[in-house]
Amino acid sequence: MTETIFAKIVRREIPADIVFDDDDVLGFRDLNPQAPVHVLFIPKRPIATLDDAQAGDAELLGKLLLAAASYAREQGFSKEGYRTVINTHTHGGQTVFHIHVHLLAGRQMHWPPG
Ligand code: IU
Repeated sequence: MTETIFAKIVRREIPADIVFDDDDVLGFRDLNPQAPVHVLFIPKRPIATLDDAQAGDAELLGKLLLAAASYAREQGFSKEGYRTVINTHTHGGQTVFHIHVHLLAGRQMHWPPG
């Protein structure tokens, strides 16, 4: 896959406001937040899109979701709730081709999404 800016964030080659960091997953604040809290969780080993994920990626994808949930719980977002989103390809609205989970919190979300 073609490398994205997120790989440079993983290697600390460009700055980001990092809020979560473990062996497999990095979480950092979105530069263009769509909610009072908007954090992106990415696997350090890149997968371009959810459409590219394979059975062998199951553990990593699980860790990605659990990292977002753990951060949300630790930050106290669980009571009011929050939204997690993975955009895929054009109709999904994906713009950065390094899979990421958006965690949005701090306001009422609506359905259907735009
Ligand atoms: P998307 O699901 O691929 O559309 O989300 C990409 C997100 O990455 C989007 O919300 C951007 O604001 C965000 N982002 C960022 O936080 N920092 C960057 O350097 C770039 C994109 I490029």
